[in-house]
Amino acid sequence: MSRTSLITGITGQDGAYLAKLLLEKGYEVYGIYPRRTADTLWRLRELGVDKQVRLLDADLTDLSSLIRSMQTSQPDEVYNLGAQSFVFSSWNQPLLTGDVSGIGVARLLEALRIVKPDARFYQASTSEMFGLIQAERQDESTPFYPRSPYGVAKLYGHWITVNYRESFKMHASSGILFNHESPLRGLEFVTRKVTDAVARIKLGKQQELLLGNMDAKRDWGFAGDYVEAMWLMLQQQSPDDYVVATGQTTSVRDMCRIAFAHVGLNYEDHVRVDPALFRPAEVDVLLGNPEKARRKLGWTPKTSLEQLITMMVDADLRRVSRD
Ligand code: NDP
Ligand code: GDR
Repeated sequence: MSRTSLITGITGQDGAYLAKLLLEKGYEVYGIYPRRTADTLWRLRELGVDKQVRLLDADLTDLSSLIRSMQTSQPDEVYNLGAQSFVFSSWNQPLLTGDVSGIGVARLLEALRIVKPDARFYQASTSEMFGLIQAERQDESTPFYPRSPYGVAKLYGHWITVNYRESFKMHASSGILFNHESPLRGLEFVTRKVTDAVARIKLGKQQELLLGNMDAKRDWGFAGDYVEAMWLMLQQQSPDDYVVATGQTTSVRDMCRIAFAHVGLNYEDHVRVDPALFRPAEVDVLLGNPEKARRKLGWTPKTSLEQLITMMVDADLRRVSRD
């Protein structure tokens, strides 16, 4: 029998990949669509699934709209991917970030508890909760120390998920995902900012690229691989928390080197550091240990950083040439 899923954040990077994955598995896919900006459906269109998903007019700040979404969709599985997800903005919009990315999780869990308490729930938690890292490789038992209003909001989202699991026996899992990127990544995030600039510089449409802290290191994987881990978590008999990562860390500088080298350029000829892009508090390095996900979910990343970055540069070269 066909299963039904509800995705918040369906218009975002992960939402689009997850919608495609679930449709391929035969799910009926509903998505929450806040309708604030003109064209947020481009990712679903790029993956060719915009006509197959059912969009519901709802917002994580509006409880009644979430309750109605549950009533309409009657989901078997709920994936909470909606968030104000840009760390840099969270210092400028800390209250909105807390409301959407933190309290929004409690609203969604409440809607679920009222309408469909037996549905399975996935919370999009983040390596940003580790922030000022307390262990060289971070896993499910590493203490948290968030470094941004976004990280703090997500920590609330994580713990309220754990709390509803323990309080109401809900099948609620928290995926602690490290950075994951793709050609559908928003232009504000560093990998896509770089790959878009590489394409523009190569095609003569841009001269230089301004970046912030190039010494920061991240554990970067491919979003298409990571949505499979989300789905696997909800197929387990018991809910749990899982770190999802590659187990490799790379600096922004080296990521740039790979991206520029792919089109025969040297990043040092084009990148300039702009102090205005530094953050009030930085997460210097993240390195995940995905051993539990491998052991319990049978999940491993399939895409290397080189493959990911070249895939993104090639996609941006096609887009920039087309436009
Ligand atoms: P995106 O920023 O690409 O997508 C966020 C989505 O949330 C968009 O669809 C956006 O809608 C939606 N949204 C924003 N505000 C609201 C609101 N008030 N109500 C309902 N929906 C809203 O993020 P990603 O796809 O990259 O990430 C998905 C989730 O995973 C996020 O929660 C993020 O914090 C988390 N995460 C991401 C990681 C990553 O590396 N990508 C790593 C770890 C966690 P709209 O399109 O209209 O703006
Ligand atoms: P992050 O991703 O903050 O890790 O959050 P982002 O790509 O924004 O930054 C990564 C690192 O690059 C440094 N950096 C720059 N970042 C941006 N955006 N722009 C720049 O010009 C720039 N120059 C250097 C940053 O300082 C940082 O150290 C992402 C989001 O998807 C979150 O929602 C998610 O939870 C985490 O990943 C895991």
